[in-house]
Amino acid sequence: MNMYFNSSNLLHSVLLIVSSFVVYVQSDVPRPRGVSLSKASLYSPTKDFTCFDGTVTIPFSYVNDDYCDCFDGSDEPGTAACLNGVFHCTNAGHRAQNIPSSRVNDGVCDCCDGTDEYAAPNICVNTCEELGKEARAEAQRLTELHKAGSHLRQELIEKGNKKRSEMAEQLTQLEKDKADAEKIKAEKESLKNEIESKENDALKVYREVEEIERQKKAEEEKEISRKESLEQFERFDSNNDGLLTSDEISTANVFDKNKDGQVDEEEIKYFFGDSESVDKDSFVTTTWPLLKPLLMMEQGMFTPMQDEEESDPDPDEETNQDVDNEDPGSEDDTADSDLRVDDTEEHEIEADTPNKYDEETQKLIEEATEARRQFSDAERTVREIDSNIRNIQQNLEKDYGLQQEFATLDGQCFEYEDKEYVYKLCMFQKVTQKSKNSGSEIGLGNWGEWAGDNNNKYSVMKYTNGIACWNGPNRLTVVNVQCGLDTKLLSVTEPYRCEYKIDLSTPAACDESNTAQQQSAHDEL
Ligand code: MAN
Repeated sequence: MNMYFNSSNLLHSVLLIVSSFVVYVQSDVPRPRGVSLSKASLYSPTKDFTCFDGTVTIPFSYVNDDYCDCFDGSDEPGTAACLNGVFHCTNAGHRAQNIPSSRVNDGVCDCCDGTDEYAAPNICVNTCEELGKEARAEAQRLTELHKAGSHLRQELIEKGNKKRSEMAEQLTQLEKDKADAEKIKAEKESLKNEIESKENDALKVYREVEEIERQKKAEEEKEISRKESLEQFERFDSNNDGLLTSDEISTANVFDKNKDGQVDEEEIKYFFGDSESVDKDSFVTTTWPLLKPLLMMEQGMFTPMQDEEESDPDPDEETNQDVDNEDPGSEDDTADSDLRVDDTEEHEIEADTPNKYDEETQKLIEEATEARRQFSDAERTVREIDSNIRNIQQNLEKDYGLQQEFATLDGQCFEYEDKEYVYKLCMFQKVTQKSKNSGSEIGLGNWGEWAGDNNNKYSVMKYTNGIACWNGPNRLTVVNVQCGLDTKLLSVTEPYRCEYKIDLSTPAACDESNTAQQQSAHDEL
């Protein structure tokens, strides 16, 4: 039976059994040591004792016999025999207390009345009267604070309710506005579609003309390019036999792609493919498209190598200045003028653009542009209303306390400075930390939820999902909310790395009907 028996000190145990078993009288109700008044009736000396969990019934003499019989520890409230037992100290004059029964007779005074150390009655001094006095004074202070604060809280409640009903009204109005704006948007859209269709019809004619012009231009360009390429062909076909051979191109610097001073086989292959030579047609269709970009890149510096050596021995040193100084009638100038053709054409296109359309088409374009502008304005208006609706809905969904006492605090920011940082709490929004040295701001969490315990849900705010901690989780902040006449931050600490704790006082948390004094009176039972 003695499964939890500790036989280290037999004499000590015997003493305990005697002193703990004794049923004694306190507050006029006899009960075993360590039992609270509310549980006294469960320990009747005239009956067997049934463990609180109902699993075992034992003779009453086993209660407090320093041997643990009940799994829930209920048979040993006055000894340390059960690991899960609970010892109740009455602490007359102060607040009653329940401590783990493992602390009974451990040489440490846990209860202010010293009853947890009954084996050595002299080690503990009863401090309950003194502590009780202090506690009562503190409770009195809190009662007065709550009382004073609750007037301010009442104001917050009124403002909060007003704010909410205003938001609800705004929402109704915005929903009406949205319906109107949607209607306008639909009208503007159909107007736009109508005009755009007319605009399209009018522009169709121009597009067709443009297409014809584009094709014509493409043809002309092709012809120019062909002419240009044939000129180049003739330039390189030094024996004028209508065939360009590798010998003929091996003296022209422009074919020397890698600029190593010679046109090697690979370069010839690049321009001629597998053929030994190219005729005019192949040159135009195949070689020229490969050669033209190189010619353009060289910006006219493409004299055959022997010429080049005469004028400038180092091809890498060539500059535009060199080219400008050359004979204007030389072959180089041909390519240069080819480039200028493109420039001229570009200017021609630009010059072409104004007055492109007849008066009627121009008017249609202007009307369509205006219709598009009006439609996009209407679209923007709908989007803006939508976003306002979403904001208000989000606020209306927020839990501002049972009586909306926290509503007016939404968006209000409060700061706290310590040696290193400036902390900022923007209520129902976010918490930030700004380093005094670097000035950089770190998010310590965004509004998450109320996280107080069941009886006091509105005593703790949680701001979560802040900036990730180096090699760790996202930062988070817990805000403990307590009654105070001003809304302010009392302290900011970081009890665990990247987990912050803020103490906030606010009249919103003052509640005349739920004071600490009442709480302590209740505990003393
Ligand atoms: C910053 C601050 C500190 C935090 C460290 C973690 O210095 O946000 O509060 O402890 O980062 O690396």
